[in-house]
Amino acid sequence: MKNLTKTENRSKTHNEKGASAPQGKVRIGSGGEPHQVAGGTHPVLTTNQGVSISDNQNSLKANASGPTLLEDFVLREKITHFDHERIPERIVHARGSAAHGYFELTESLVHATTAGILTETGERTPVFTRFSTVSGGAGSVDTPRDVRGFAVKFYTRQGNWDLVGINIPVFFIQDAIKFPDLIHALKMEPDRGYPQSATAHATFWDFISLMPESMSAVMWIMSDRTLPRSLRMMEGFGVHSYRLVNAAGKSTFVKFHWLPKLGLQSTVWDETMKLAGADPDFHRRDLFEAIREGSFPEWEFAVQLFTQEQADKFPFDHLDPTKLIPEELVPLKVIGRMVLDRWPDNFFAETEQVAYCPANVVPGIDFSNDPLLQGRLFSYLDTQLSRLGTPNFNQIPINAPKCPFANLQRDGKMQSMQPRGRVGYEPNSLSEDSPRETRSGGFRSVAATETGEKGRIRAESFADHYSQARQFYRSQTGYEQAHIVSALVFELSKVDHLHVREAMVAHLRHIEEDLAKRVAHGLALESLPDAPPTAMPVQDLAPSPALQIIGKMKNTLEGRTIGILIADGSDGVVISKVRKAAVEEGARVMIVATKIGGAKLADSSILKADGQLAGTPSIVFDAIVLILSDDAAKALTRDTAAIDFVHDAYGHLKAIGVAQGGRRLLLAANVEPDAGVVELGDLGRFISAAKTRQWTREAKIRCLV
Ligand code: HDE
Repeated sequence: MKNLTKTENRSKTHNEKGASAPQGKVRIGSGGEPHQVAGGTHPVLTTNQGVSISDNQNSLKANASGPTLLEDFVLREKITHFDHERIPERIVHARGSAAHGYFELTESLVHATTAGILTETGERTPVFTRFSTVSGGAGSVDTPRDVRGFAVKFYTRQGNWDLVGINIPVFFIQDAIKFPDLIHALKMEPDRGYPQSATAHATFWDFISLMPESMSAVMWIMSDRTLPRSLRMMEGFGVHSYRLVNAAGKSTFVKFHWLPKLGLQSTVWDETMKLAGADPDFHRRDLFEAIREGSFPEWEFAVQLFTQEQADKFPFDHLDPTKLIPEELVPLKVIGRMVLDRWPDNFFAETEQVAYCPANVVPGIDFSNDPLLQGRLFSYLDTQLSRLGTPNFNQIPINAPKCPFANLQRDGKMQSMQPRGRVGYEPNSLSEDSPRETRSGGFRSVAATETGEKGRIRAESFADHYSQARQFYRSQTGYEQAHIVSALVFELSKVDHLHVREAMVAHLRHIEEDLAKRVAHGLALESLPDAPPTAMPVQDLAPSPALQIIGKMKNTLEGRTIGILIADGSDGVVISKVRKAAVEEGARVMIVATKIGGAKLADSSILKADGQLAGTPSIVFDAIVLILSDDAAKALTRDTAAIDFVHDAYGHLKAIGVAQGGRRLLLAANVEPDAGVVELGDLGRFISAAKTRQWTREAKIRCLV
């Protein structure tokens, strides 16, 4: 009787506040989840049927120490829903982070296409962009050596356009039929279930060593392109050639590019490996924090436009996805920009449920005959059916177009639309307002002529597997070439089969003899294996400096973070000067101390820390500063976290600024002063050193292979 009164009272409150169940639902996703604070108006907690819940802490029992009753529908509904909270993760690109933003066209391509998104300048089109790693599971780390997915959904006025790209311009294989094998070789090995998120294992290199067409992509993945410093500092590529189609039905080929406003930047390999432990969410956190702080990630959007006649003169086939078109051959034309300015409200509802599909194009954009693209046009819709479980996944808000849409598809699991009327077919004569096809504005495929014999064939023009790999390697700076050598040695040293290591080195001989020799030396091979036969002679294509990273780094502190190590007795005036100078140049500054509560400065004031030394290694910063009293520095020489802080920053080629007793710590960490180790008296010199890596230091600290 007593309990009943209590329930009645609560129901009364519910009615008085007028917080009905549907209203409570509406608030979900708008950032207004209920929380236990005094005051405020909280929606009443209800079941999914809208029944208000009197007690969310205790299940229904037969008596105080008795069994739980099956009739407890509140408990059963809650647990059942929980049991089904997960959906299958993506077979590839499972780990990702995404953000909302907009695309703005700055230059019209009206001569080439009818697509409004590419002709209406100044208009802001909403986008949802998801970045991902390819190989690891959803719970893996952000920073393995891996290609990054770069998928953009444009919610245009003419329908959704998905540009589902990656951060390198070439792919491993030439035909979709090989994709399951590539991914099976790449993913953790089926008997042992490891390694997670790594190419450095036998099955990957076994497959690759038998796949000469992969050599160009191999050069890219062994370069620092696959170790991005931040998702904001990566280029993006549509990879395949697409077509633009104008009002006269004439088509022009196009390659799509994203160019980061912050320039390209990568980490160094040792740093990358340590990052996986120091902060598995390094990229996700960086993206979230940048958006939260208003430093909105931004990319220029560029196209390479070319005709069939131009393509006929290229020394490669542009329909082969293992090939890129050098900028020197077809220049990039910047036509717009993308800004990401809003973090999703809910990771699952948006980032997990978003369903990209390269087949989502709008009138004025069409496909090329790239055989990899052709396979992709099938695969993505198919995978969503098992991942999201119903053909109605397009009704989920993140996937639905933002322009009007109507058709006569119906029913199916999770149908959330309620069409009216008796007509569910087209054509019909019974309805005046059912959707009809439109001859004038509707999507039309390019009227391309196809001739020739049907068969499981590959074009002769796809037979050159080494020339662009050579071009990429030769286009790199000496530092970058050394990184490729080290990466190959690292990866192949994890392969426990000599014949696979040898087969890879044999391929490298076609790319560059010196590269093969250096890798063979790093693997301690007794002799250079014979190079395999090639289908055609390897060409010496002109080097393309645009393929470098170091050449494309921007001389800026924007997007970079400086960590200042302080302790009791640090000089607050110097700290303020460094902070001011760094922030003025666009950097973030974080204070690190042995305790999160901070340190008592020389003037007795307390400066709070942003990170505790043991949990905030220098790996998460782009440059470090040591502002320590003599006594504090002396004490820290006995702390391995402090020694590693300095030693790693030095080893990872970062600028180190020093004041007061900081030098003592440098000595303890075996740091040899160089141009990147700067006394803070010369603050300007430190700031300019912090804008880059100290590449010349590398030869002193690593036995480059
Ligand atoms: Fe994908 N790929 N892919 N892929 N791909 C998927 O679709 C596939 C390829 C790319 O953030 C899957 O929804 C085939 C190239 C990105 O949700 C799947 C082939 C490029 C993403 C699929 C390729 C990509 C995917 C898995 C060879 C760069 C993540 C889950 C024919 C141009 C999108 C899903 C996101 C995801 C199939 C090759 C980019 C299984 C069959 C080349 C960025 O459908």
